Amino acid sequence: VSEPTTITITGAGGQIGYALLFRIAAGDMLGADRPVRLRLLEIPQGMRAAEGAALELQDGAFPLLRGVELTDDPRIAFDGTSIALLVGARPRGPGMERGDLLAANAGIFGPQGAAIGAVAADDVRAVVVGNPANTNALIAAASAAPDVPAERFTALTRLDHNRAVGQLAAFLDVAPDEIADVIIWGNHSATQFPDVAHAVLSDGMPVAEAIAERLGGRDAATTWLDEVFLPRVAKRGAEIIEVRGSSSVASAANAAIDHVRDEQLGTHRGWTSAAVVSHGEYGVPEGLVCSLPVVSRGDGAGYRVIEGLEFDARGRRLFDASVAELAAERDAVRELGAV
Ligand code: NAX
Repeated sequence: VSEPTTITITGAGGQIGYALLFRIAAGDMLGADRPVRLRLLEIPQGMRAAEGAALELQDGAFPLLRGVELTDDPRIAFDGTSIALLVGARPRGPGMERGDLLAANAGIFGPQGAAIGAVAADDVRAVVVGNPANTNALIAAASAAPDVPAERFTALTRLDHNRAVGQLAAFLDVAPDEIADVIIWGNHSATQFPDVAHAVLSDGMPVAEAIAERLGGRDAATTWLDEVFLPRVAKRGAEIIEVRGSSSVASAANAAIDHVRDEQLGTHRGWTSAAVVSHGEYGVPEGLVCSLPVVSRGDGAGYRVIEGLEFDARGRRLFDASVAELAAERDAVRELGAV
């Protein structure tokens, strides 16, 4: 059995934290042969809830769990950590403008990035879940420089990816793992572009063709993609709030686990989606944290972008609009001096 891996979860006293902790302790993220040590970072208001979760973790008697520590100090929380799940964020309050939201979160992700740069393990990788996730990751990466390469910071769009796969699986009446190579392009926001142009079924049939076959033609398929599939995926968060009376929690935690597991242990058939630091792929301005198709070999090198895919005019337009939103967010946090 290997040495325990140190994992830090911020916002551990919140809803997603509560759903994440038990699955990580059970071995769902790193596998049944990897013991884990958990560090829970909270602010004072969230500390009692995190303490309660820690008591319940003890009551789980998880064979892989080698310790749980709680703190409100990022320097302690990230000390020697190899995997950081940055979940805690400042939600948009009533009357809060977008600029206020970005500023409030810069005040969280700046210091956390700096602490990761100062005290985390050499192999640290961080995924940002807390919204606005892409831009929070940009801020954390900038604040961790030069001690940690920016590429170690990613943001979660796996929930959007899984939502897209889930919609297609239900519509085509196939199992989710029969669908490969769906892509979420852009920002984790309503401007995201869920793309099926490259998606295939396990028998090799393009997903777009399977949809056309169901609906009796290509035009009907395009209409379905534009008017049903795309808005359904992009606005799924709002749908969950409306139906459940509370935001996505278990599915978000599940996606965060999928993201880290695939990054650490490798992707399987085809690619997945993750928001990664751009090096100019697909014309995305360098440095933006943008959702792209990625694979991982599970060799410690993290996610690598799949390059060379083609867009049609509609796809290019949708992707460019989401990238423009990311650039505007970056400009806003630049003005604040956060990057
Ligand atoms: P909760 O409000 O239940 O929990 C957030 C927790 O973070 C609270 O306990 C709070 O005390 C803590 N916190 C706040 N500031 C902190 C700081 N500086 N350091 C440490 N902890 C801090 O929210 P929850 O439902 O768990 O959602 C967490 C975040 O995930 C939100 O920003 C939410 O918007 C975002 N989401 C992101 C998704 C994605 O796909 N990227 C999907 C789900 C979710 O909406």
